[in-house]
Amino acid sequence: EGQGTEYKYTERDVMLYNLGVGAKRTDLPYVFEGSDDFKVIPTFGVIPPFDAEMPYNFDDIVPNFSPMMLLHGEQYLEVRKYPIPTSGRLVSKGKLLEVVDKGNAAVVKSAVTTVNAETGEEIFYNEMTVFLRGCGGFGGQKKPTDRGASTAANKIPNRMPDVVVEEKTTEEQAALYRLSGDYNPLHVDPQFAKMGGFKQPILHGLCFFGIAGKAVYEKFGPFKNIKVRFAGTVLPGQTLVTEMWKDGNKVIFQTKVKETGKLAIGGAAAELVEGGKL
Ligand code: HDC
Repeated sequence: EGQGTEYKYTERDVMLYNLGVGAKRTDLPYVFEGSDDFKVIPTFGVIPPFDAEMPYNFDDIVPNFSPMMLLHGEQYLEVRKYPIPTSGRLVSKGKLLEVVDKGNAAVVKSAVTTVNAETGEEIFYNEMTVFLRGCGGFGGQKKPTDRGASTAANKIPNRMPDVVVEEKTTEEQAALYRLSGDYNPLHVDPQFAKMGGFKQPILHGLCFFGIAGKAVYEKFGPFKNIKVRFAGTVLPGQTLVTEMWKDGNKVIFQTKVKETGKLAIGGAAAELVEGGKL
């Protein structure tokens, strides 16, 4: 195992992230470092591990890998300690969990643990799943392993949602979000997006994950973990409708694109921190 990858950040990175997932100028705790309650939206936990060095190359684990055909499939985040520091030095270490063969695609799951570099204390744990179109058929395992909350199906209850939050993204959403560290050209370069099979650049999965996660956080308080499946693509400028159902300690949710009625996030839930709202 390697040394891990360092991620150093300041309040500026926190504000940039918050804005990237829809914070408004009037949300002072998100956009003003001088606010008494200055804080980062907890889905920020996906950012420090983003550049973590992984002990594998896609080319070595699947056939026909092409970065243009890569889509983010699922994300699972645990926040292991609140409050989340609004600046600091963190270290992330990644590992490969499994490679699943979907026939026409490969699903690659990896995990990253992020610790505070000063204290060694664990702050975040992430499992990320990428969906690699055109990379299947290599004779690998057909189903992902059951990994508890990170793979739960989170079927929505058979009743009206308890809370619905609507949020319009801006045309610049992806151009802004990428500055938090995901510079994948798929989200900004029309040429690249076209080669990946899209008419125009699409929004980062982790951007609409953040927008949905912010809605859950604001309505129900901090969560210890959150899991989503990216069920459909989102274009910058579209409106996201997040429906939430409280089920004991858990908030089950899904996010639809208002303009098309299509699902963007499914199979999603967050488990709340004991004691509720902070
Ligand atoms: O669901 C389709 C889709 O388009 N989803 C949206 C994808 C998306 O928009 N993602 C976000 C944007 S891309 C992005 O942000 C990239 C980013 O810059 C970099 C990410 C880096 C991450 C690492 C971080 C460090 C699609 C295409 C994914 C699947 O659709 P279909 O091909 O129609 O598949 P379907 O017939 O529904 O199912 C086939 C089998 O695959 C499983 N599956 C489906 N969606 C999945 C998925 N597995 C994982 N994740 C998903 N999202 C199904 O369960 C099915 O399996 P089985 O046959 O065994 O039931």
